[in-house]
Amino acid sequence: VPDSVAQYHAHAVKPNQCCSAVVQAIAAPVESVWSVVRQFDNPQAYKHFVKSCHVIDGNGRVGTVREIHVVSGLPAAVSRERLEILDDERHVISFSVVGGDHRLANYRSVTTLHLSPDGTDTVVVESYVVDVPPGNTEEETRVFVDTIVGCNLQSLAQIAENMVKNNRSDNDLS
Ligand code: A8S
Repeated sequence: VPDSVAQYHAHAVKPNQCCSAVVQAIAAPVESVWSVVRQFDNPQAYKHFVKSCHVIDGNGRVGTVREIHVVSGLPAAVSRERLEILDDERHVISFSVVGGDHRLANYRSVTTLHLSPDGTDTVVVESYVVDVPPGNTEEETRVFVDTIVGCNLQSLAQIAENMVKNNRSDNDLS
């Protein structure tokens, strides 16, 4: 594992917290994937559980807080999230949960994009740390969050891969 990956995903994990990571390969260039991931004010671009998003404080830089409304059927309606890292050169984005009516207290995630070993595609690594909610086990928490993060990254892959396909057919027509 390159230093740059390990560095960003080394979370401080307190007692009664759990952490995990999800990895997703995407058949699209890093810059295409990054153009979707970097929009802190538009997570619904690829997160299907997000119904709407409003920036409630800040100008898009670190410290900006967004409020997301979640689609119905989930055990939550609202989450307030603060942008912690946005690094366009290293392709790193991170946010932390600062409020809301859900059970993922002190959630913090870091998402990094990497050039795939073959030098053309993207590997996404998304890690997180979160408090284990009262009444749940560490394992239950990890399964719940890994499922959401996994869905988000699969959706991201689909969108970025479609961007590449649409580009290719544009070129074929010209
Ligand atoms: C993300 C990651 C997660 C989002 C979770 C884990 C959430 O938006 C959903 C359900 C919840 O119960 C918690 O990158 C919360 O968005 C889908 C509202 C925070």
